[in-house]
Amino acid sequence: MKYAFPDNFWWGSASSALQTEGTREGETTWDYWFAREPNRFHNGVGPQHTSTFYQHWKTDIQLLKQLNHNSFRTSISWARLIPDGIGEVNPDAVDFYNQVIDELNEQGITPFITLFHFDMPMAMQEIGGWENRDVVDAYARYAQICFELFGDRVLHWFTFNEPIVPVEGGYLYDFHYPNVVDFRRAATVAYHTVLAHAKAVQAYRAGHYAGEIGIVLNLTPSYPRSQNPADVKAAHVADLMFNRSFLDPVLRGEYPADLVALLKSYDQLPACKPEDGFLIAEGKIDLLGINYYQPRRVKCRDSAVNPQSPFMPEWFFDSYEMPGRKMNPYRGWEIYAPGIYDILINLRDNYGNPRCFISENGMGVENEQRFIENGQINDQYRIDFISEHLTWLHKGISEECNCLGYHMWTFIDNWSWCNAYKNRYGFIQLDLETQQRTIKKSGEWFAATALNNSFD
Ligand code: BGP
Repeated sequence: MKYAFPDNFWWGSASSALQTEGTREGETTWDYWFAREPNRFHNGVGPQHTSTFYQHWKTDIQLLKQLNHNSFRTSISWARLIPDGIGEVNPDAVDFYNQVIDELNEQGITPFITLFHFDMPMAMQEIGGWENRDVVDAYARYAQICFELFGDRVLHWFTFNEPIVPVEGGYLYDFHYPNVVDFRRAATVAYHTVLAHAKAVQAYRAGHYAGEIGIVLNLTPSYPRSQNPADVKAAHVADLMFNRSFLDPVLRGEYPADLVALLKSYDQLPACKPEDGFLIAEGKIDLLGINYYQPRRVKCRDSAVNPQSPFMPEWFFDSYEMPGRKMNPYRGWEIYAPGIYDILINLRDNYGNPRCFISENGMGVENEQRFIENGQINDQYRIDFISEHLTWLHKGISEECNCLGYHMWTFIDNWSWCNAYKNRYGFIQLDLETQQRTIKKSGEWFAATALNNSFD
């Protein structure tokens, strides 16, 4: 069967500044953390080891073109543009981003720009990061500067990439700096991120720019272990905490009442100001980016909560290993392509069918060199992964879901948070030593699919 996509469908991939650009003047939490604890990163390879997009942007944009991308998402590095987060703008950074944006547009590749992709300037973290409302204001100023500098040529902006991840990683589960485990502080960080998002949207609207503004959320459909009411309730709570804590404010302009009531009943609500509700209502978006990797399988807690342990989402539910689920054999993540369809149907039926696109989907694979045949990585598993997801995406679109494109994670093998180069995701293989770039079989397949706007 042939799967054809709507005209002007966005075909492309996503990446981020810190994972690709290479060293810069302004320090981020990642640079600081790596220098302090190099062994936390795979093989001690830190964020200074990248595909050096800062030097190779021209070659890489040529490669994007070869892959028939009509769009590409990357981020601006706050710490590159404003090294101390709040002071002077670095003119070299302005030149760099101007060149990249102009070259993308010239090559017919629409730039999609994220303002914050996990890379907090260290100077901002030193004053409390997202726990401090001054950082919310500093971010809003940074966003406004970006709109003023680049808003005439960038028509698709995203305030944050996966804002729940720094909350989980930095304040609940200890896999991002500052390695705090404290639910109340996590809730404050999440809340202030929503305020920061809303302030950036306000600034964008006030400037009357020609484009649109949105956010990128990693939506993880929460499936209960059974239809038993306790499991269904557990999945509902997981959905509130990990999806709707951001989805509802940005699409409905308010928090889900159930989430507020739940946190209130445990005395875990962050401190609010009376004017916050108005601000959050102003943060409604034009376009939603959806990152989808895997679903969340949830069951009600099988054992009682230990009252000595800190208050955590695990007070309400456990994750569940569904027997027979399909796993990525090269990395322990579940592969469940219908999840992409379920996300779109939920948006259609419960959120007014917003303009959206898949902003990340991808398959990380360890030690991909073992699949080299005649000098090229033959990643048929990745082609199968993409086509399976595209089939479900196509079904969603045929049922009126307002999904406008599909971006893969990622363009070129890149440095990853905590895992460095262990799991490779790219359409293009990167030799870190020589910086040589070689298109994988999946890159050729994607180029043909984008060109034809369809696949068989
Ligand atoms: C997403 C991030 C990306 C990227 C990807 C792959 O959550 O937006 O930045 O890293 O996941 O995950 P990982 O790098 O952990 O394998």
